[in-house]
Amino acid sequence: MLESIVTAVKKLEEKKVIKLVRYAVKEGASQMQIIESVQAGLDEVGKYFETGRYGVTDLMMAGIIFEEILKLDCLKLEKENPEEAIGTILLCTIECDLHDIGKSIFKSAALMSGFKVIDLGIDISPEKIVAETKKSHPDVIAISSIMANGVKYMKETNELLVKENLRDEVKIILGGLSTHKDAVEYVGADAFTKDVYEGVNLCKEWMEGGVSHKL
Ligand code: B12
Repeated sequence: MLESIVTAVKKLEEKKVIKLVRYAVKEGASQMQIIESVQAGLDEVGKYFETGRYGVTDLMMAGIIFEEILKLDCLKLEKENPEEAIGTILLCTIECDLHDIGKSIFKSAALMSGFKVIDLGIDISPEKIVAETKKSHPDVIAISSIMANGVKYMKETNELLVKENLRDEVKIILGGLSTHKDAVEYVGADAFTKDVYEGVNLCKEWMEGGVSHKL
């Protein structure tokens, strides 16, 4: 079943993917299993793109398919900002990067765990992240970077936060396809994970331990 989702995404068969996801949920597949399967299909789309078999319009179609999946009622991914939040996460996709699907998944997981999420959107500059940090004083800054060049802007963000004396107030978590463990030290961040659930759990642990500006 999950294998057919991977194949249908790879072939960009939108209606079939939606039908298969609905069926898989009915049969007891978890939200995480569905997301992992669609993601595996997108990886295949990415490979086709690299070899020239698919073009940019196909990448766009792949993005649309994932967005449709995220909207499905049966997956229950959307949730409003909670009235009594356990903490605030400032979220964005970094400068020069227009990919937002992974960011949306992290946002849903954070909302479901009781965080307030300020979503700045895509292609967000270090200056904008720092300006919003000054304004909203989030507990965590969560940055998604799918494009390989994102790491330099994440580093600039950290440097600006240090310069503005804001770095001790906030934790920084990095995520996304092109980010990796080594980026944590290079950027000066606190953590990295590609697993949104692990990422949100870490944010929860930070809240339990307290973040310095709240003390
Ligand atoms: C769909 C797609 C697009 C869509 C995006 C639509 C959208 N609304 O996001 C569109 C058409 C816009 C697009 C454009 C381009 N794309 Co594109 N795209 C993809 C594709 C097929 C899927 C990406 C995706 O959404 N994956 C699914 C999500 C769920 O995975 P994810 O983002 O990794 O997120 C997961 C984790 O990383 C994590 N996560 C993500 N963010 C965060 C944040 C935190 C805090 C945490 C904890 C976790 C976390 O959680 C998610 C769930 O597990 C990939 C191929 C691939 N292998 O992924 C190429 C890919 C990313 N694109 C690529 C390229 C080259 C481009 C273009 C340059 C193409 C072009 N010539 O124009 C442009 C770039 C535009 C720009 N400046 O950003 C390359 C990137 C190469 C690189 N590493 O630099 C890839 C890898 C394809 C390839 N193999 O060559 N693309």
